[in-house]
Amino acid sequence: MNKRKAVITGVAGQDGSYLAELLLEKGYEVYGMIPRRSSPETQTLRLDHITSRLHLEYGDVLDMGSLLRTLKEVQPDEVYHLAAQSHVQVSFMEPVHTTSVIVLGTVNRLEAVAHAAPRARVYNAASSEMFGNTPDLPSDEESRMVPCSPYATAKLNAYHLSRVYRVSRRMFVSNGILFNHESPRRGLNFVTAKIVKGALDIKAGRKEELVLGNLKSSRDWGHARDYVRAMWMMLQHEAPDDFLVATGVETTVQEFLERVFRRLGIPDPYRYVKISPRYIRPYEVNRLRGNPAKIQRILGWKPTFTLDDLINDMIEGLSRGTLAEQAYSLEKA
Ligand code: F7E
Repeated sequence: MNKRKAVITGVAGQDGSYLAELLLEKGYEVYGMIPRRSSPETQTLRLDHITSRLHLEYGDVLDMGSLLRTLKEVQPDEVYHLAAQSHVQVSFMEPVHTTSVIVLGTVNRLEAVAHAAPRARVYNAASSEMFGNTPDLPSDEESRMVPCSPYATAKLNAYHLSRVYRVSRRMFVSNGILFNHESPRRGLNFVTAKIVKGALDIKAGRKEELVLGNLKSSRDWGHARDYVRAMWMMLQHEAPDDFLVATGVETTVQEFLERVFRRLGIPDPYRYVKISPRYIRPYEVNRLRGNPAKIQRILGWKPTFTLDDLINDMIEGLSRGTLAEQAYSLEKA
């Protein structure tokens, strides 16, 4: 039997690397698309252990020709569209770039699939940031969306574009509305990885302070491994749909910080933590919490990692010195 084929945009990121691993385990032939950057040597660090089993191709989602060429040649069964500028605070500083990559990148990819591989099933990476400061907590697929950043407005646009192509072009396009999901491969400029790495450095005597922003906001944090499994399950379902992926548990940044320091046996985190306006957002999403009842009921998906499991995995991974650590420096976070 022919192997099933999948194309992943954004394959070099946290989710792309876990998804590529999962699809390889399931016997897929995996084609990953990566944009050519000025430091190609650090670009594929998260994929180094599987590069020989992947087909990696240069291709930017803003470059319609490269998408069309790959899709025409590969004729994939599934296309996972994960490429984005995914940092919320950066989106305030680079709103045009963020909007282009997310909105134009999505419509390019939808057009390319419609022309070159119309029967392929498409996964679109939507985000819980679309809910923003919604009054509907916990949020579900029907909740009001009040996006609070250029990142979130772009994701909302891309989510609707995906829905419109599903209906108007009768394409199989599913939106995964993923809440925050972390891992040892998370970039160090996201708060969970920044805290774990900072605490490990403090414990080892390499650093004396950890500079953060708003500790009062709360998020619904899961493990990226569980969330990429949800992406795959969405494309195995008989019909395209929108599914929210979350744990249902909300934790403040402060509580996350205290748990990490406690787990490492560092008595008083606030001896080391400094708050800088640099990391305070101009428009903050105060709380996010999702209700994953629909995906549990229809697809049977459930998270396997608790928050403490996630923290343990991040501590273990980051204390070994992760791939992400080589790619970013904490100072840039
Ligand atoms: O911030 C607060 C910050 O940058 C979480 C992306 O994957 O999830 C992610 O977006 C919270 C915010 O993630 C620092 O103000 C405090 O309230 O880890 P984050 P995010 O913005 O929630 C969604 C679902 C996505 O789709 C995004 O792509 O932590 N916070 N101090 C800080 N955040 C950062 N980054 N750095 C700090 O020093």
